[in-house]
Amino acid sequence: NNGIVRPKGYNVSWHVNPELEKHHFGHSHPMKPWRLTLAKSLIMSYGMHAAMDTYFSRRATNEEMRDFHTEDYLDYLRTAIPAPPDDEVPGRFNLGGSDCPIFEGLFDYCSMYSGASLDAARKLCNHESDIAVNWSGGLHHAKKSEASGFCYANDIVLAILQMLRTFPRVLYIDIDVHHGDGVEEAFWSTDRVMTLSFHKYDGMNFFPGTGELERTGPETEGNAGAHHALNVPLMDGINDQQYQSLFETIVGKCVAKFRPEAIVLQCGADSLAGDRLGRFNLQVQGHGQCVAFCKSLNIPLMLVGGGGYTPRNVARAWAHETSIAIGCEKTLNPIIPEHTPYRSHFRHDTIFPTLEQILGEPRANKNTKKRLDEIVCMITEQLRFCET
Ligand code: TV7
Ligand code: CA
Ligand code: ZN
Repeated sequence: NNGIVRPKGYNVSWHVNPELEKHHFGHSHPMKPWRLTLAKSLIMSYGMHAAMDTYFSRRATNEEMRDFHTEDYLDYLRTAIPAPPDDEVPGRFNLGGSDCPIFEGLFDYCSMYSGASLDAARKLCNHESDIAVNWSGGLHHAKKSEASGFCYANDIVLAILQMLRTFPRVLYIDIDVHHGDGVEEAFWSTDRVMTLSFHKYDGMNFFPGTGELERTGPETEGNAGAHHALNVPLMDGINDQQYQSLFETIVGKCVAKFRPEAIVLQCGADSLAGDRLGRFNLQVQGHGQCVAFCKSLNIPLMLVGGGGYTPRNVARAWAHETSIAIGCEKTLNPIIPEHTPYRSHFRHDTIFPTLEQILGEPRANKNTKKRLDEIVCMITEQLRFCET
């Protein structure tokens, strides 16, 4: 298996459910659960599964989903009848439009990805895993009774609620190109969860239109959640170097101040260059460096997926990040193994497709050093007010 060995005394668990990958949002919808099959194919052809505990996750029960979602919303999700999307008439609970269509097996799909995140959370809680991975999770826009932006159930919120039973404080970090609004909103009024999202922000011109630098929590006097919601609004075209420096500086300061007992990292891969919906210029290397930095903090870590709309690049990033979790990233052959199922998908312009090289028309970088320094300054200032 390519010389990949299980790290001694270090446990990584990988939570999968092949049933989940078969769901379809509809013909032209950008969210393709099938990208998980592609990622799994890369992970397994490198032999990485030999270095992790692989679990076929169970579905979340209704009761578990009720921890965050309302009964009437869950009832509707369970019984809604599949229909072609209708963007003109936004349906109940924001379901049935083209972003959140009602497709065949919708509730199964939701309970499967939620169950996988709950399994991962429990592995961290009972200290059976140092890192727990669920690439099918990370659906950060879902609200307690509303679907939003391709997300129906919020597996991250469910997982964090589970983790709060064991860990006094949880840090949530979100590197999806979109703002992690659902998670931010769910923990807006508590000081036990700090949320930190890096995203493209351009007012109402980029979904979901929230996540400005200045909104850091409730402003009502005495509310515990004050200063515990941090946002890093960015412009098009940010590169690895700028992103890494921002990420390590800001996450470093958050950890020093907040002292989390566990970290959840949402690894949305739509922040990569060449993404169909995203606008950033990150490479697999720079995106993965965020995972490496979080791992280096030696705090129980959960990795979830999220967005990512150019499937071959999503698969590359999540396979690379799996290798970082188990610590074999330096020994991997850069060339994707010959026997990889679906290998042809990785062969766009070269005969020897590599794990890290992605294609994408570079976007003009609109992030100035001055602005990025200003962001770090502002966040440093905000953290001074954050009492723990
Ligand atoms: C976590 N952007 C989710 C990100 C959710 C983004 C949006 C689309 C889109 C939907 C399609 C489609 C699309 C090419 C892109 C205001 C609207 C404009 C629907 C067409 N092509 C995550 C959600 C975002 C659906 N939504 O963070 C079917 O783009 O901007 C909007 C809202 C109304 C609805 N219309 C878009 O990554 C998982 N949607 C093609 C077919
Ligand atoms: Ca984000
Ligand atoms: Zn996204």
